[in-house]
Amino acid sequence: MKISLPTTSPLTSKDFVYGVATSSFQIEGAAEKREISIWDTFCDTPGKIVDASNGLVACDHYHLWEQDINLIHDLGVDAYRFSICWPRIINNDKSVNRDGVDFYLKVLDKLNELGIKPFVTLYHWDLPQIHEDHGGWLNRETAYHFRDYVEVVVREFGDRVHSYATLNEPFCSAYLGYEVGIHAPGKADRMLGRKAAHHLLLAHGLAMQVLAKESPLTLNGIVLNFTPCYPLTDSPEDKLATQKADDYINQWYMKPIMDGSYPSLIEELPYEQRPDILDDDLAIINHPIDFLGINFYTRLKYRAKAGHLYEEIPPGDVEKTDIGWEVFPQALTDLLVSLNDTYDLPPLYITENGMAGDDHVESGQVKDQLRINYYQAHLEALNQAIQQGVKVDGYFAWSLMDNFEWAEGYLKRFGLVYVDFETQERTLKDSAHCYKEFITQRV
Ligand code: IFM
Repeated sequence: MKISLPTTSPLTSKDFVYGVATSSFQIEGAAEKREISIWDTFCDTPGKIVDASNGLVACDHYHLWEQDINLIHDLGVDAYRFSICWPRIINNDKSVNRDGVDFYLKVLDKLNELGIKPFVTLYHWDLPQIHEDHGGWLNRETAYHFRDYVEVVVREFGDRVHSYATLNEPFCSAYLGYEVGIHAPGKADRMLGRKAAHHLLLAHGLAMQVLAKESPLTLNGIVLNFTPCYPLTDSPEDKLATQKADDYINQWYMKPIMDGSYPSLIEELPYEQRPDILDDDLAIINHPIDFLGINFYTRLKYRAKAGHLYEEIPPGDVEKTDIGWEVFPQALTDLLVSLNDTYDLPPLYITENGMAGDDHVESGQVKDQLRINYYQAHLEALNQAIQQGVKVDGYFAWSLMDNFEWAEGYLKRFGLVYVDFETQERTLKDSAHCYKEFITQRV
């Protein structure tokens, strides 16, 4: 099966931006050429990463960048979304790491030479460990350090960049990193998640101020992940619990950025769990954005539970990807339509969408039909949302290539391109060929 959509769909137009996405820690390696990040420390902590691996080499993209960009070019995409590694740019003594800056300059120049739009994420989770040593995202100062780092990036990279996203998925940094502890820095305390989230959002707002002033011609915004919430039953109790779950995991990040306020759920939280919000914070966070990046993978179901805001129900006997996430493309349509109904949205980009598969190379080929089906179904779901009036300007497949999948290590493969982590050989999966064919047939 191929990827195809009716030629009447805006998704088959050359004006719609297609890309592939990666992030620094997941692919770069060359850890000896940068400062330590919280993910290095987390990987060194026994029991945190399923296969006990780390990001020291990863896909060795730091050395293989030119070959990888040629591969991206070969896929026929319009854009490449990647992140800049903060500890590769700023040394612990606050000086600028010229070697790190030069690496990204080479990448940016090559992308521009090939006509591929660089979509740069400024923070995809690799916080310099030195900041974590002073409290990390629990320390308000970290937001100001982030602003300083963004000033350096903008000064160094100038008009080579097409788009800047301040943060990738602050939900994951705050909730997974400080509230449940399955991501770096591994703190598991309900008292901490909302506090970390507030400082991340503040960092976003401060960075937007820098971008609006110093880089007004780039498309500046943020990337949020959404996991749409559905009630287990139609009971009013389950519906209310589901709305609370949505506020807690999704709208907590969206609403302050779009409306300048937290969901009313904040009033229900014990005081110790609420963030310290200073006078101007929400106005800073509410800075206008040029675009919103949406990362979508799956949905979740919820029901009411006495003494709790909600209870999450694990997916039952439904179609799931190799990482255990339900395949439910309708949720992408529902999400986009509901965001469009709720907020005054800027242009949207789907900045991540894809699936983990149990992929193997056999006679030089990776037959990942399930991934092709996944992309087909999600592009159809996206098309549905666009037909219903949602403005979406682009779509990025996650990921360009198999890489370090955080707490899962190298065991979960999300790539269009298969990576042999022993030899660093890259093999285009069938899905890569289909994505390329679909993109290059646009008119
Ligand atoms: O690999 C991650 C990525 O870094 C952030 N979004 C979700 C992906 C799959 O888990």
